Amino acid sequence: MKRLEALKQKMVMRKKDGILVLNSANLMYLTGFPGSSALLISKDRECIVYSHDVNYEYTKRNASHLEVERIKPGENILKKIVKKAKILEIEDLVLDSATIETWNILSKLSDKNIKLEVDRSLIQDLRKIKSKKEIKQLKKAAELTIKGMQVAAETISSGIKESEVAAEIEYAIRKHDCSSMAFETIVASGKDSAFPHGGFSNKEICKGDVVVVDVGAKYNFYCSDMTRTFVVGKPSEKQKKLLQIINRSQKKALEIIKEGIEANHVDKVVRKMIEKAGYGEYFVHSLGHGVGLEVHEQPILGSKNKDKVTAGNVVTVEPGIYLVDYGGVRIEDTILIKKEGIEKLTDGIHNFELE
Ligand SMILES: [Mn+2]
Repeated sequence: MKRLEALKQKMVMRKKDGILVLNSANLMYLTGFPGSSALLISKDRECIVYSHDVNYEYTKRNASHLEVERIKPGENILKKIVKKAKILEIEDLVLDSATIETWNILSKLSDKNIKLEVDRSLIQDLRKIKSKKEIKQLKKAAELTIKGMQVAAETISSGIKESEVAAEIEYAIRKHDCSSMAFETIVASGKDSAFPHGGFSNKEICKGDVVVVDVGAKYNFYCSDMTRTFVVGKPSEKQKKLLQIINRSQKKALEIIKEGIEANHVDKVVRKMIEKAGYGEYFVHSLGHGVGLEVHEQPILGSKNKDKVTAGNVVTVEPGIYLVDYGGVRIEDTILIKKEGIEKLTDGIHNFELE
């Protein structure tokens, strides 16, 4: 597999003996199927995938290109891996991730014979650049998300419950082949829209409410992410103003974001615009994040990321303003960065003129 080859090359370049992959999205990315528990890559380029008994037959069927080790009930997977690493003479082992517990167990088991190190970027850097095949899946996920958002636009009205809207959205998405939700749908109305990850409740939506709807369909393991803010009835002057600020700042971001620009620069420009409008302190998250096998992944469009945006990145652009005890507004689209320009994967659907 191309991805495994690319990773092995990185390993050689960084002069590492071995890589241990434990993160499930990374495992999915490298093996091409879900359900394996770990992947060990040796300096001789041997790849061993570890599978717990429950997934063993499934893994064996899908991993014809890899050696599969079975973890029997009661058997300690980390013990088995360290034993193998010692046989393979791995002295420098890079982990893609580790909980404190895993780290402690591995340190103890390696007994100073294996030097451990966590490097999250090793596989994340590969995952940041999407292949043509991945882009196809991401586009499909985005199309399904738009379908869900369309249903939101048609359903939201005074008297309907947030939970009913969420159910309608998810039904429209889930009835299509190979699709599920990338995260729990957000339908947050009135004051509850001031919480960026507000979920939904059985509250009735009222006339005059803003309703923040954040939806993400998953197609064939690939995610999408889209937010629209609706207003039930005619928007008030303040609602209109807030939505205009957000709409203009998102437009600006989409104008300037391109291959080669620093991720933090795009965040900064938008933050300044919202600040100038008087709501800087109410934009409480980064401008955006990568989308792929996980709904939140690299690259982050935030103040700390000085990396350059690259063709093949798929990211969200989602400015928001959140006023506690009043309500919130956010517009979010998932976009693909191309060599020339960008492509919006989630487009359209607003229930009133923004300009
Ligand atoms: Mn998002």
